[in-house]
Amino acid sequence: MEEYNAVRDYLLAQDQAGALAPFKFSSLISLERYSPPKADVLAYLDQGAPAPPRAARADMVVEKEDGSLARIAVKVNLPSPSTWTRVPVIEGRDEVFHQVLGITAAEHTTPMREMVTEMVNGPLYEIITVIYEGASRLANNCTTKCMGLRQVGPHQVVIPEAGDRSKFDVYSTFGLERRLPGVDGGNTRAFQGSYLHRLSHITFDFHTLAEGGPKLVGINLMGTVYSTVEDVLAAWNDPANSAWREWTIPMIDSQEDALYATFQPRPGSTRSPDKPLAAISFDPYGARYKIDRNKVMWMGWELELAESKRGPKWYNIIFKGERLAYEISHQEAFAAYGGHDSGLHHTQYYDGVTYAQGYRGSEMVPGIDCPLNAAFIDSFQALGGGGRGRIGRRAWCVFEYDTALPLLIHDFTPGVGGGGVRNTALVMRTKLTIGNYDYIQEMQLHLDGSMHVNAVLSGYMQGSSYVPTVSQLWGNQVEVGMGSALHDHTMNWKVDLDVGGRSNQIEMDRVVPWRFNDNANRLWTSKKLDKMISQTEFGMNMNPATPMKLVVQSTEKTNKWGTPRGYAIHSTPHHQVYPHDDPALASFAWTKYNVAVTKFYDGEWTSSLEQDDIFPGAPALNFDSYLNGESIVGEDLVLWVTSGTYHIPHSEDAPVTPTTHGNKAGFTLIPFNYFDENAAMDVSDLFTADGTVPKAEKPLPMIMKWANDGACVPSYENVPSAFA
Ligand SMILES: [Cu+2]
Repeated sequence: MEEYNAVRDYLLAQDQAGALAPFKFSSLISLERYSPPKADVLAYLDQGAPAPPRAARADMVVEKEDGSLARIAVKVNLPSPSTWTRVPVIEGRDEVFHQVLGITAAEHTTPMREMVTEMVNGPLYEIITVIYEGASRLANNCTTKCMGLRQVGPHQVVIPEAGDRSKFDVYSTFGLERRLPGVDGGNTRAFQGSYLHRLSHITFDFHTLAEGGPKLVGINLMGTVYSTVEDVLAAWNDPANSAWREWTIPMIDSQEDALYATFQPRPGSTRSPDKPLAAISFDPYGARYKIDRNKVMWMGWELELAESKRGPKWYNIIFKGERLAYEISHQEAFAAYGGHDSGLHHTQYYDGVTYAQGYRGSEMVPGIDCPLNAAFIDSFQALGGGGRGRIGRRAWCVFEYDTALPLLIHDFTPGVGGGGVRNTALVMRTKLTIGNYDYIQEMQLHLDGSMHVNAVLSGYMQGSSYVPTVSQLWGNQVEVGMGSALHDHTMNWKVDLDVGGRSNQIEMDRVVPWRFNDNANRLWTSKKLDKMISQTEFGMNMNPATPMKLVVQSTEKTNKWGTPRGYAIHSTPHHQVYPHDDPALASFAWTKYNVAVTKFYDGEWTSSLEQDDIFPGAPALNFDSYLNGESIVGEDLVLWVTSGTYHIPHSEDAPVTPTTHGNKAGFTLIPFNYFDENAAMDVSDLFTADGTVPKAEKPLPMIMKWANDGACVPSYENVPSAFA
């Protein structure tokens, strides 16, 4: 943290002294550890070359002489900053354009809030008080049935001509929300489950052009947009719309009024009150992992944890003395919404570049977020980039867990033999809480050399009114008048594997039908493999109708059987449904592919850049520029893996989204001809059936061994039935 603050202060002092000329410092985008060139790091790790000097990388917005803004990046020496040098922002580009909205809250947000308040408290109040049963007028220090005003989603910007940011058009939508009178006079949304209290039976749409203040362009009532307050009143009073008066939402005066959105116990009986504690995990001989600062070691594995603005990173992943991956890092968590109000259907969140999710690791609770036998690691969080850093307590946990599914198994028939290997895994987990949402991000290492990278979703949905006959197109009802809106969670990881060294290639093993005539001239249908080496960079989608395995292979090393050593990747298939000719896709082009493969460049370090979220269609970085036809045979390769899920809101999403409902994104890397046999045959918890122990007692040896060795184990006298 001292270093972070020192670099920040040093750069500000440099700017004050005019040393950044011709640039003038404007703001800090990020300040992180500088990643030295990979070749230098490998020379140090593998060949005894000197360690590359430690340094920090600062990405800054600077003002140029002509007044325009640009993004540059500098490297600053550590631990005591005294020099800085420019480094490329992204491969081949020392500077990229940078644009902010250039309008202040006073010019933009304040007038919109005032206009909405005037309409809600004035001509529309009769409608409001009917729909939102008895709602008070918008006011400070509200005492009953309180409402607040809030913007729906982020501002969205349309640029009519690519690159011409002087002609932008900002879309903003405002709506109402329920507030609690007891909390700050009903002024804030600081109460449990407030995210599920957003009201959108009526919302207000504005456009702000580069010149001129915001203009009201529409009022959305019950899913239909009207141009003026008069049109809204006419529609409300039209007898054809009389049903609207029944589509009401009760206001809340206490937390109990909205139990559905809270973790408070529900009325009625509790399940299993006499045995309130479920199965727990423990390490009978003590932890088998070791943690040394950010380095984690376990059962032949070692790697280093790091955090970045975009999410967790795992570096230098080694198994049984060989490097499998140089870097696996989370890049972006993208969520694009649909909904009956324009705030929702314009909403696209970039939780990495915009909300710095990597710095939002929230404190994890032993026994809830991670098992009781987990070790916890604090993290450094540089929120906001320009602000001072802070320590995130218990932001990571590390633990070995019993998957309760054998890794290898065959029947233990006495005299015949068989055996098994228990499947335990080492988990390194962090939980990123970004506003309403929680992303549990983890890496799991297995005894056989497999790696899983998971992002599991929980937390509150972004609430929305449930308007009968309208909202069903975007979800389901979760409470009286309340719902949420359809959205996706699309995530991207950078996967820099080094399989048997840096010289790699991609083999696609497709399973294809094979028809043939036998000697009796009968037609048979079977199947075979169509193996192909990919020649140039590509992005592709997995299709269950054309099954295939994508294997990263060494072009230099084979296993004992002469097969190129390899690692295969399985990802949870997820497709962005936007048509590929949609101009906004330029800002999140990586969502088009399950997997893209590129040749490694130090400068191609990320798949998205800051600010490209609010100016879709004219990004500073279009990921497709990485896919420029270079050869990928015998090269150092990077896989850009996209996985995710569609979130269709349903009633069991209240109070929060459960981790069981398939809300899981991620991928698995499995050894594929990398070893000569399964790599887990050397572990101590291998069972061999030797024919001397009766079958019924087979689970016993390990438990007995623990007891005989006097290791600290729970009292098994209390649970004899399972093993008797
Ligand atoms: Cu969701």
